[in-house]
Amino acid sequence: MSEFKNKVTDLRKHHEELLNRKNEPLAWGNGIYEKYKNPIITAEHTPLEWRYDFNEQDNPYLMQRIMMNATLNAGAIKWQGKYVLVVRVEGADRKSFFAVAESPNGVDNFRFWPEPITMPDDVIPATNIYDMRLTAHEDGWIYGVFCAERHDDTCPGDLSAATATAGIARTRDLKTWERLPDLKSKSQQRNVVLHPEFVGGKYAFYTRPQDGFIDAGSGGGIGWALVDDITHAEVVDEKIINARHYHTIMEVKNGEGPHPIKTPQGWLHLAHGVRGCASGLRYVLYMYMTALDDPTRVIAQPGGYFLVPEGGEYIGDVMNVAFSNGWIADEDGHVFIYYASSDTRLHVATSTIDRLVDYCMNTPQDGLTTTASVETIKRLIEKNRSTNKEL
Ligand code: M1P
Repeated sequence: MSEFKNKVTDLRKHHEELLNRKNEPLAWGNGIYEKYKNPIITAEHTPLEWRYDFNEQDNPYLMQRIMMNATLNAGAIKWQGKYVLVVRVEGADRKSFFAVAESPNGVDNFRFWPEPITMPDDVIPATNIYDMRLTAHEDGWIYGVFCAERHDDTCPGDLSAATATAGIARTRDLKTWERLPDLKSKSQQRNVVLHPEFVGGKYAFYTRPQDGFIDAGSGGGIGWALVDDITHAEVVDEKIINARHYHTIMEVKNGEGPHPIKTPQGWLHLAHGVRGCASGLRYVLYMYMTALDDPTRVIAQPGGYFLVPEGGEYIGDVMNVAFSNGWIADEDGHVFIYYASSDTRLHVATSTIDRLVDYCMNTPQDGLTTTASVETIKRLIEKNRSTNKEL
């Protein structure tokens, strides 16, 4: 065999080993969920055909012709018995695109479908699209709502000036996508999510109004807007349902993650919160619950964070970030939480609906002051004393 063919054989073997690598839960978690040892999808998981030209004449050194930088922020859905992610893949050129990867068990053996998604453009094409939230809506369509980013042409001299808008597309097979007009809104929007059910006969969106491309500023928090016609979606009335507060994990920004999961006790929400610190912004995940009869009424708000970057997760392109826009609730109550660390790679943590509801209902709320936090800790100590006399 030629040297080139040997190299190709080795490369394919190495890639297959990565794709087939078994994953296992880490011991000694927090009782709320189990994180898994290996990232489930990295840039190295992308198909070799996307990166290498396998023609020996054209690529005698077997170089990567197109490099992939990161795999992150995936939408998730159980589809035809498989755990399916619409992954945000970012190339070395900084452009993100969507690509489907599926696994038989939700924790390992993820494989990309052969080609990335071809997402049709809206009237004004976007420069970059990312962070798709998938919603199998009761109208029968699967919707993907994502951020569409464009240069802000009102600032011609500023190459970093950008606008964020919610792009909307729908599909029946995750292969062919029909692009609908972007969500119209007075403010910029990112982290927009479609609720899976009609509310009062209307489509319902979780929104995140923001003052600028990065700055959520006076936006206030996670919003909610009802829309009559999804083919011409417009935010007319928007109310904040999950507000930000001073000196909390979401002081600077927050945003809805995937669409909430319906449970007998209420809607379970996963979101991200952002605060500033000397090393930059810190992105963590948190949870809350809203009422079944009114998805805008918060009925449980556990204090503090739910999941943060730890160990190697802390390191990456954008340090100190945990972000999630996809989870899957199985019929047996198991929940697969897909999160990205530091805008670089994808991970999974598993739990159950019962555990997550228990977490939401029984974790003390943030009392918003040190005094209140200490009182909360002392109440737990006292409770433990009264139930366990040895303490
Ligand atoms: O870099 C961290 C995250 O920043 C943005 O989230 P937000 O709009 O809440 O600031 C998004 O660009 C997200 O993709 C990214 O992971």
